[in-house]
Amino acid sequence: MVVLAKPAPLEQISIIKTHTSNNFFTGVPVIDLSRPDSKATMIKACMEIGFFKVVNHGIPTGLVSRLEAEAVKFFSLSQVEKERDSGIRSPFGYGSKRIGSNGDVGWLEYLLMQTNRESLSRTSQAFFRANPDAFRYGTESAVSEYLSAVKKLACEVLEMMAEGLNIQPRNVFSKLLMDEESDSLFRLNHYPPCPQLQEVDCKLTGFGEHTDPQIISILRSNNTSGLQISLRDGSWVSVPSDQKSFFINVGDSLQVLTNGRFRSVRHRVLANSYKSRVSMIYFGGPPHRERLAPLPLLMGEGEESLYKEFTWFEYKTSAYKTRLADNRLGQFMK
Ligand code: GA4
Repeated sequence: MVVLAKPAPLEQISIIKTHTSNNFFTGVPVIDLSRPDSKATMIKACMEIGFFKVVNHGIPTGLVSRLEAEAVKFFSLSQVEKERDSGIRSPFGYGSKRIGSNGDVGWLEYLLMQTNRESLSRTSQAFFRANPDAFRYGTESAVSEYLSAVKKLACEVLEMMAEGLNIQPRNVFSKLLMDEESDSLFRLNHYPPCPQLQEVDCKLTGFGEHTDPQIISILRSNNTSGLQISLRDGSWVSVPSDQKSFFINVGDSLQVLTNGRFRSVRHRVLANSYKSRVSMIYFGGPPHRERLAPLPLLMGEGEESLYKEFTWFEYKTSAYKTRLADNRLGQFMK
């Protein structure tokens, strides 16, 4: 018997009043990777907000626009065509409105994939089979070229963080992403516009508030706003879009590795009323076996770990049982 998942009803997606949350934040730290003082600014941003954007990153525009064009092409296929990838095991592959498997919903559709070569090609091969027309012009290579560039950027940023924190070796964080067994993911999101709600001064939640479980997330979006971050005082601010830059989030694992010095930033996306938002996010994660604990070299005298000991596999297994907005690190605090 084939059981078809019912689409998530729209009523379950939360609606947010915009006048309280539409203020554009002018304080997003900008890290110019070509400047010598960029490490110090980066550390400050990780400690205060857990979020910043990088410019002069060296990733060619062509690489980004090529993948964006492929994504737009894929998302404009009919629903039947997009859902033809049922051979791919959940949570990977195409999804619409449902986020995770614990009842979270949002106004978006997406493609979620694992980035190691084997799984990536398994995912894209299934797409090639399902959508020969949309994927015949080299989507697989667009994804893998983009991913190598963005992984390199993630490693460069993580090495600057290690140097900025004065810890050795400088690849102490980046080696986790470079490991052959690194458990990293890639997500292409499409948030369709939702004009009906503009009249009542409301917006639909595209992706509800959450923190990212991994070490670092590198996000790039088209020129449509929607991303919001939560500041230390709990207020939500909108991040002005910038299609030429990459936005970087500290994830839960990096918060643990730095014993809470860096802040895993709570963020969410509100669907735009008029324009489609397309974003691409690389989530750099450690290998399953990696023990996540504050780096000894970082700890001050007598400083105690804020967290119980756990591996990334244990954290991830527990995270995937939570609701999106849950405080996942809570149960691992001492
Ligand atoms: C948030 C960050 C990434 O998008 C993601 C998400 C994952 C999913 O979409 O399947 C989760 C979410 C994310 C955290 C809690 C669980 C798992 C949905 C959810 C409710 C791919 C990830 O790694 O964790």
